[in-house]
Amino acid sequence: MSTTRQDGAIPDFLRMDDAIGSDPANADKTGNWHGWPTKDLNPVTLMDDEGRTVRIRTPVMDLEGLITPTDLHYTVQHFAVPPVVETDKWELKIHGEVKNELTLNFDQLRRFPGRTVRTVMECSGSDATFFEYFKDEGPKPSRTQECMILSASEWTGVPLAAVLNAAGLSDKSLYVRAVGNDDGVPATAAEGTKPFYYDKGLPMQKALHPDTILAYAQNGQLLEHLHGAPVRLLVPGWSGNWSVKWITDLEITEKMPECWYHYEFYYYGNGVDDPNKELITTLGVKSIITQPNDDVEKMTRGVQMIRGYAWSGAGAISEVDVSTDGGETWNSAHIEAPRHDQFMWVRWSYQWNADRSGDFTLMARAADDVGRVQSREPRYNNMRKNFSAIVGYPVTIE
Ligand SMILES: Nc1nc2c(c(=O)[nH]1)N[C@H]1C(S)=C(S)[C@@H](COP(=O)(O)O)O[C@H]1N2
Ligand SMILES: [Mo]
Repeated sequence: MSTTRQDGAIPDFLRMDDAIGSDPANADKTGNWHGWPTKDLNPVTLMDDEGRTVRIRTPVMDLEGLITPTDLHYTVQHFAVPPVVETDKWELKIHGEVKNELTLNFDQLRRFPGRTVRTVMECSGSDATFFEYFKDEGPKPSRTQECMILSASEWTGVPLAAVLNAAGLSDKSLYVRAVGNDDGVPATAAEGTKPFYYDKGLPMQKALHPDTILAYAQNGQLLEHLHGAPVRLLVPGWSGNWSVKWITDLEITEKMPECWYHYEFYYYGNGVDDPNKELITTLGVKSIITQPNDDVEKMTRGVQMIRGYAWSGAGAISEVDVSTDGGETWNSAHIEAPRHDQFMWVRWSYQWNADRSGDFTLMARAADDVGRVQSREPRYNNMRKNFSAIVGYPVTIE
């Protein structure tokens, strides 16, 4: 980004003779990545040996609005971040059970009509430490201190259905195995597991959903490398691990592909050998309180705003209720517009007239328009995935 310092030569198009705030003493305050410094919002990050950011956790408690700025959007990848592939070197192969195998380069992909989808993205591992907290086996996790594997973006790309239809589907085209450009052996894999590329086998019905896209942009800019550039799969409503980054191959199959992350990692069950193991797909219905954030222990008497986010992987949010007495009684919260993007989260607020001192437990409960209600008890599973239960926030009114 280029910046013109106010003590330098100012080009005409930037000149405003009556401009206020042109004190040269302020010159050093401009040109900061975050703009004019007001409140610093910092994600929790991890760097590799070469000083590159490889992991980001989002300060959800401090976000305003609906879109998570791209530099605050969390990142997860299981293997090492793969090398950068420039858009002009990138190719996507569509093969297997299709009428015509296709290879598309970046320009060819972008000849399909585009689509923009706003969606929440939540990692299956988000809030995992709450499972121990609910069993009284661990302290209350701090979403403020640890930040979250939860964000929301506006993604732009091409519907996967358009590309699949161009390749031609038959009644044997039942799954889309999406393959990323990152390979390795998972730390928890059995001895002797060979390195493989990150892959997921998406059932055709979800693959053909119009909001399932091959995304090349996020929040108005071409994808950042950490988010899967040049092109990633985006599967709104389903757990983050379905949205395969750095995509190179779409293999269309008749049988569900045997992806390691399906049944060794992202599953519900009591263990790898559980005969009733279930693949994790749709996100639950969930709300979190962001104000007061979970560092706040004491508040003063008077009107207190309680705010947060609510989302569901299955339907739009239809109701959010707030309790200040640990779930004994519930009051309807105001869902802030817009509220119609099915896969996007909504913001909600509740004005609490905290007119007496004492100890209170704040809770929020979301419901979606397919009839699901956020649960009081987590759905326990061996891998500690998809925590979505109601959490109580203790506060003291002084
Ligand atoms: N190629 C590839 N895609 C991947 C993964 C990965 O390890 N490799 N991780 C998945 C997981 S677990 C999540 S939660 C999302 C995170 O996407 P983001 O890093 O853009 O937030 O990417 C998914 N796509
Ligand atoms: Mo994830």
